[in-house]
Amino acid sequence: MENNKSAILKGSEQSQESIVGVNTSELLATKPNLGGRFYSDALDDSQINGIIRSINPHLITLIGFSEFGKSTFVASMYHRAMTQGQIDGYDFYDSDTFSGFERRAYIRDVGLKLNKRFNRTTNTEGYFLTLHFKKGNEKLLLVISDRSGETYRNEYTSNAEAVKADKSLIYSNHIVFFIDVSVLMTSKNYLGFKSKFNSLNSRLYSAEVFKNEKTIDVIFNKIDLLNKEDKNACQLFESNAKEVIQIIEDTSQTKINRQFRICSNNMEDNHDLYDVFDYFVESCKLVNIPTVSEIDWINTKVKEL
Ligand SMILES: Nc1nc2c(ncn2[C@@H]2O[C@H](COP(=O)(O)OP(=O)(O)O)[C@@H](O)[C@H]2O)c(=O)[nH]1
Ligand SMILES: [Mg+2]
Repeated sequence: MENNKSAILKGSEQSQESIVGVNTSELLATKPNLGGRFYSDALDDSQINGIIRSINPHLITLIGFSEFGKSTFVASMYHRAMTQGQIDGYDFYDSDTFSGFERRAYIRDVGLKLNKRFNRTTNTEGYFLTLHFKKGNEKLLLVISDRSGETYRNEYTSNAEAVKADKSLIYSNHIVFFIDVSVLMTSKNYLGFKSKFNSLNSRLYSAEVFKNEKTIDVIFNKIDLLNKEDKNACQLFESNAKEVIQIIEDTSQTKINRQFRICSNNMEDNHDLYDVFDYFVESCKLVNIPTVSEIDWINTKVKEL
């Protein structure tokens, strides 16, 4: 663990502290009542400012309606990092948001049987999660934004102002659309989805989310639900998937960079899923060699809120 890191993490705006690099018993003795949240829970806009700027962070924003599997995906990536110790040949050595990951992993494991509404990602809690990787002297910082699906479905489909206020979304240079395969398999599900998805895209457009150049990927999640024997469902899926890509490309005027078809809730020999994790880590390397202004991007872009 880095010695300098805990110092940098101290004193963010809401006096949140990360346990990173700090002895827990020491922390409990000196700061017994930290502001009502778990240590190292997912971070909100102001708290993400407290994260180190010695490494240029790469932010990937997951966009998708609720229940599409974003948090499950994030929990699985964390699981992979914890169990393998590395992703894409990079050692996973730290996170500022262990609790945020653990909570998602827990919710994934309990299968949402109880208190469904209350257990899921809510739109009042933090949503930035961090993963630190290194290989030799090379360090990568991946920040994943996993907002509640309700934010995208309710607020962002109807309210361009809300989208505009989301600075991290606007300035994020990498967004990943999450689509639930099961909404593409039947005409009835697809119609409902398509209208919401169109509104979401036009709100994103109005809020100028696509104005800055971005890498845009699409993840078709829950591919396990598509029965390969069911030719009708497969056909519908293929043509609707194509249309979804078209909607995004037309609205954003950006060619989709990568498309993935994955199942997020099965960790065994799931190489399609591991490929996405590798790609996420890999994409951190595309972040330019840090310059002074770039290092400060979270600060300048999120802080204005
Ligand atoms: N069959 C299947 N279910 C999934 C998959 N990924 C997530 N789920 C389930 O979808 C539901 C919603 O997942 P969640 O991660 O909370 O979605 P979020 O609202 O987008 O964060 C949960 O019951 C998950 O277990 C998948 O790849 N296949
Ligand atoms: Mg969620």
